Amino acid sequence: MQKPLNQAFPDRVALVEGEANLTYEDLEQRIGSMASGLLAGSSDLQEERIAFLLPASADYVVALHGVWRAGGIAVPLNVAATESEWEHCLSSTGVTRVIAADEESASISALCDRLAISLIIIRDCGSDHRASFPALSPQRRAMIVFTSGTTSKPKGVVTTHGNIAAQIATLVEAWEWQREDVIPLFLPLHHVHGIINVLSCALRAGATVHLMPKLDIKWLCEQVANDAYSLLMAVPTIYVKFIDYLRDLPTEESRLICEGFANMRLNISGSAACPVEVFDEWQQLTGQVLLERYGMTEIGMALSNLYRGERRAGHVGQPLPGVQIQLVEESGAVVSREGVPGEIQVKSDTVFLEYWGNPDATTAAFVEGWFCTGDIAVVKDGFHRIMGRSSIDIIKSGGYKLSALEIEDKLLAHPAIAEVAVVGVADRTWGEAVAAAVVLKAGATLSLSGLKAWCEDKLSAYKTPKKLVVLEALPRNAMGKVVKPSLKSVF
Ligand code: MLC
Ligand code: AMP
Repeated sequence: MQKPLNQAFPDRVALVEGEANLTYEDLEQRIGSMASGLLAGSSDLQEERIAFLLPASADYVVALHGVWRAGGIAVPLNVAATESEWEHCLSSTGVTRVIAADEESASISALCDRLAISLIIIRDCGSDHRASFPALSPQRRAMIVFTSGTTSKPKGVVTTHGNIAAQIATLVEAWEWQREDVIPLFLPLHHVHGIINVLSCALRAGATVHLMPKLDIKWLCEQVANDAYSLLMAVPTIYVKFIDYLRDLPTEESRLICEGFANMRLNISGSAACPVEVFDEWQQLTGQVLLERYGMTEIGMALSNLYRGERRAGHVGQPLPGVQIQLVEESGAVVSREGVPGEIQVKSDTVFLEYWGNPDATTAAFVEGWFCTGDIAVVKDGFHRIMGRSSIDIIKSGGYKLSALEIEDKLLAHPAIAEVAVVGVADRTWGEAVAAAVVLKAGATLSLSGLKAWCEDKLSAYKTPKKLVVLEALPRNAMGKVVKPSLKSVF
C-alpha cells in the first residue's frame, strides 16, 4: 500500500525546510535508508509500535514513511506534551522504540529508561544496506493517533494502510490536489489535519510542502505576499489570528498580503466550527470564500463544501467521495428528511480499525457497521450544519479536542482543590476556552496564574484552564451530578 513517493515526479521538490529543498528522489532515498535501518536485518517489523518525537521537519516525514515502509505502526508524539502524557501514549500501545531529534531526546530519555524503551536519535537510524521491504496489505495497521474524548485518558486510534490511502484519495479528488500545489505546514503533526490533509495529500499529489515547526503569522504573511503558496489549510483560530494581524497593519502592507491570499487557489478551514463572522471577514479581506469541511481522527474527513460549487458559511457541505453519511435520531431512527437533527454516522473505507487495546470502546463506537461520531448535524438544501456534540465533556479549543474529564482528573490532585468541574466557554479566538470551576479546601486560596504554573509539568499548555472561578459549591442535580450547562453561565 505504501508506494514509493518518487515514481512519477523524482525531481520535484517535496519538502522545503528553512533554506533546504528535498526532492522526491532525495526523500525516497532517506526513507529507504531509514526503513532498512529500522529493519536491521529482519524482513518485516510486524506491526512493532515505533513512536517519534520530532517537530515538523524532513526527519519527521522520513520517520513516518520509514516505519510504514518497514511494516511498523507509526505513533507520532506531541512534541509539546508533558512526560505523563507521553507515558500514557507509550505504555498503552506497547511502544518498543522512540525516534527523536537531538534537541527533543533529552526531554524523553529518562522516561524511555524507566519504561525500558530504546531511544534512538534520528541521524543514527539509517542504513546503507538497502533491505527489501515487506508487502503490506491494506488491512495492516499503520498508525496510532491519540484522541481525547469522553474518557479521562486519550484513546489510541488505529488506522490501517487502507484507511490512510482512502483518506488521502478522497481529498486529492475532492479538492483537486495537483503537483503544482505549494502548501505551508504549521499544524501539529500528531493529528490528522496536519498528517493527512496537508502532508500526506501533498506528497501523494507530488506537491511541495513548506515545513515550519511553529505557527509564525508575520513570517507566513510575508511569504503569502510573495505568492509562495497555492493552498492554505488551517483551523478557525488561525484565520482569526490572520484577521487580527492584517487589521492591525498599515493599509498598503495589508493590501499586498491580502492580494497574496486572493491569488491562492483554495483556503480551507476545519477541525472546529468556523463562525460565520470569520468566514465573512476572510472573504471581505482576501476575496477567498473559505471551504469548510468536517472530520475526525477516527474517520479522516467526511463532509466538505464543494471546490467547484457553492461554499455555504456555517455549513460543512456534503459527503466526500466514497463516504456514506446518515443522521440518526435519539430514538435510533435514521433521519429521512431535511431539517431534522441527528447524530452523524459514517461508513467508509476511511473509517479507523479500532481503539488500540480497547475492544469495548471500539464496539461501543459502532452500530451496525456505522461509526457514531457523537456530533449532531442537520441538513438544509443538501448542506450539513454541525449543531453541537452529544457530550458536554468534549471541548474544542483552537482545533484541539480536549477532555474535560482528563483536565478535572489532573486538577483534583491540586492541594487546594476539593471539587472541580471543567467546561468549554465560547471564545472568539479559541472557539471554546477551557474554564474551571472549583471548590477549595478549607482555608485554601487559588489564583489562575498559580493554577497555570502548577499545571505546567502535568498538562500540555493548551489544556490548562484559561478561566477560573471559585465557588462555595458546584451546581448539582438531585443525583449529585454537576449540572455543567448551568455552570457555563457562571463564566
Ligand atoms: C496554544 N494555546 C492554546 C492553544 N494553542 N490554548 C488553547 N487552545 C489551543 N489550541 C496557548 C498556549 O498554551 C500558550 O498559552 C499560548 O496559547 C501561546 O501558545 P503558542 O503555542 O505560541 O500558540 P500558537 O502557536 O498561536 O498556537 C495556536 C494554534 C495551535 C492554533 C496554532 O493551537 C494549533 O496548532 N492548533 C491546531 C490543532 C489541530 O491541528 N487540531 C486538529 C486535530 S484533528 P500561555 O498561557 O502559555 O501563553 C481534527 C480532525 C479534523 O480535529 O477535522 O481536522
Ligand atoms: P478530533 O477528535 O480532534 O479529530 O476532532 C474531531 C471533532 O472536531 C469532530 O468530532 C467535531 O466535533 C469537530 N469538528 C471538526 N471539523 C469541524 C467543523 N468544520 N465544524 C464543527 N466541528 C468540527
